[in-house]
Formats: sequence, C-alpha cells, structure tokens
Amino acid sequence: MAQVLPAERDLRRVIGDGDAIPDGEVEGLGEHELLALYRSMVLLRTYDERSVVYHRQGRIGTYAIYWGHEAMQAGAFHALEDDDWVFPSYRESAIGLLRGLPAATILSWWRGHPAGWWNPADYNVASICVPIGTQVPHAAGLAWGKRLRGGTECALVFFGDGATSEGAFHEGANFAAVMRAPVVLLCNNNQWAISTPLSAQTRAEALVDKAAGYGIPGVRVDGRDVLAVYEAVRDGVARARAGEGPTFVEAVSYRAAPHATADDPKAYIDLDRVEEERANECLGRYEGYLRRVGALPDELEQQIKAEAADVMRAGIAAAEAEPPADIGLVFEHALADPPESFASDLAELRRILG
Ligand SMILES: Cc1ncc(C[n+]2csc(CCOP(=O)(O)OP(=O)(O)O)c2C)c(N)n1
Ligand SMILES: [Mg+2]
Repeated sequence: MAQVLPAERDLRRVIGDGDAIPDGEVEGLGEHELLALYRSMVLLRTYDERSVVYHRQGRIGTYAIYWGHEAMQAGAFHALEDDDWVFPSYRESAIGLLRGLPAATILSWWRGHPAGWWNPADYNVASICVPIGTQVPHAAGLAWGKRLRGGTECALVFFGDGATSEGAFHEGANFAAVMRAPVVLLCNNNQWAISTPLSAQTRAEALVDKAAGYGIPGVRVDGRDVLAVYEAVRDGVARARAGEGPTFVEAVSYRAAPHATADDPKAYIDLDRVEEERANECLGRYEGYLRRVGALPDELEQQIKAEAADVMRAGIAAAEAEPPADIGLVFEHALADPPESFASDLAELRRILG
C-alpha cells in the first residue's frame, strides 16, 4: 500500500551568502569531489555560452539556452554512478558531456546533422527529448525494466515546471510510483514555460506538493545551489537503490535567459527580476563557496576555464569538419517497405539541389 508522505516544502540550501547566511557542508564531499563538481559546471557553462555565440554566427541552429541551470544539472549528475541512466530534455542537451559524450556530437545535434545522434546504451544517456514530458515514462520504464532484471541501476529524469501539466509526466510519475521504479524525478522549476508563468501553470502552492498525489517523497531545493541539489538527488538515488521507489525533487530556479535563441522574453518577463537572478547565478555562487573553503586558487580557476574553452574549440571544429549529410537520408529509415515514388522523389530532389 502506498503511503502518502508530506512533501518537504522548505527550500534546502547548503551554500551561504558569504555574509549572514553561513555555509553548510555535505557529508562525503571532500576537496576532490567539490572540484569535480566545479569542473562539470564550468564545462556546461562554457558549452552554453559558446553555443549562443555559434548560433549568432550561423554555425548551429536554434538552441535552448540553459545558462543558470548548471548547478542542478551537474549536482544531480554527480549523485549518480556510471551505470545509472540520464534522461534529458532539450534543456539538458549537453549533460552527456559529463559522461564523455563528445562536444562535437551534441553540437552536431543542434546543427541537425546525423552525426548528432548516439547510441544511448554507449553512455547511459538517453536521446534528447523535445516533446514535453515524454522522457518521464521512458525513464520510468527503463528503471522498472532494470529492476525486473535484477539490476541496481537507477534513472534520473529532468523535466520542467511546464511538463508537470502534461499527461506524459503524470503517466510516468504514477507508473514509477506504483511499480516502485528506481527513478529520481527532477523538476527544473525555472518558473516559465516559454511565456507561460508558473502562476498560470498550476494552482498547487508548490510543485513538490504533487509528490503526495503519487505517494512518493518530495523534496524542494534551491536549484542554484549545486551542493543542495547533489545532496537531495543522492538521497533519492539511495532510496531508489534500496527498492523504495521514486523521489520527486523540485529544484527551484528562475529562467534568467531567453527560452531559446528564437525567443525574445522582453515581451513578457520582468527584466529587473532577470537582472537580480543573473547577479546571483549558480556558478558565481559556487565559486564564492569554493574560495571561502580555500579550494579554488585563481590559477586553478583559470586553468579549468581554459580547458573547457579548448573542449569547445575542438568540438565545433570537429562538428564543422563533418561532411554534409547525403539528402538520401530524408528517405532512408522512413518506411520498411518504401513506395516506388521514393526513388523518383529523391532523384527530383537531387536534381533541384544540383
Ligand atoms: C508536447 C509538447 N507540447 C508543446 C511543446 C512546445 N514547447 C516547447 S518548450 C515548451 C515549454 C516547456 O516548459 P517547461 O516544461 O517549464 O520547460 P523549460 O523550457 O522551462 O525548461 C513548450 C510548451 C512541445 N515541445 N511539446
Ligand atoms: Mg520551465
């Protein structure tokens, strides 16, 4: 019988403000682990900032910016073991970098090039999902399947505040709860679904309250605090591995960048609030923490940032070195038994494109 648990509604935080709010610490995280988290955040930040530039230069297509969400992505990722699976939405498109997926592959995805696809089983990183919320039942199903086969792997699935209004989210969350699937449901509550604010998305006081409807624990963390996210997801992973089923983690943030390169939020967002968020963004907050604990000398910070910049330089060069895809791909893999017209359609297309 599922037990209805009251959700934990207070925002969990670990990182202080260097002033009145003291820093906490997370058990088991020494300097090595703290710096590994930092490297991941820097790599994600660099990927994101360079991608906006590449878009402006016409080198990648429309791109979903995740600036300011690196803490929740890296924090949640580091709570996993290598065998665990990650299910990203378009907002976490680059999370595979943290598992060794080449930057060129992800850049190729945003270039609409076939070199941008990978075998999920090679990295335990599922395909990037653009249809909102559809990755939630994928993650629940995979996690349940692993459990049925006697494995101890679990799955981490990312989705947004807007996704909580989708049937796919409900189906996935309910299925995971009923089957006790080992999955952590990580909701990036950045308070916007393109131009729809959270207030128009739900009447729930907090998204974490939805956990009670599935009879699973819910935890609310400051999504800009990498250590708080890490700790909350680590607890969820431990529950999952112990056979106790899913955990819902609401990571509260604010979308301090446009929804994507095709969006102009000036039409609907409070720009003062955006400025406030940008001034308090997650990477700078974490750098402040690392300096206070004496773990980030200036030279090391510069070295980590330079390494990430090199990864991106090599990544875009490799992506651009890919030969253009053959137009025949538009027809291949579409139907097992293609109609005869495909051949003449393709010939016509080749004639038009010269
Ligand atoms: C099923 C479906 N409906 C509509 C869209 C169009 N769409 C793209 S992004 C988006 C907003 C999603 O907001 P949220 O879940 O909060 O994620 P965020 O973009 O903030 O990360 C919508 C409605 C879509 N991609 N898929
Ligand atoms: Mg959102």
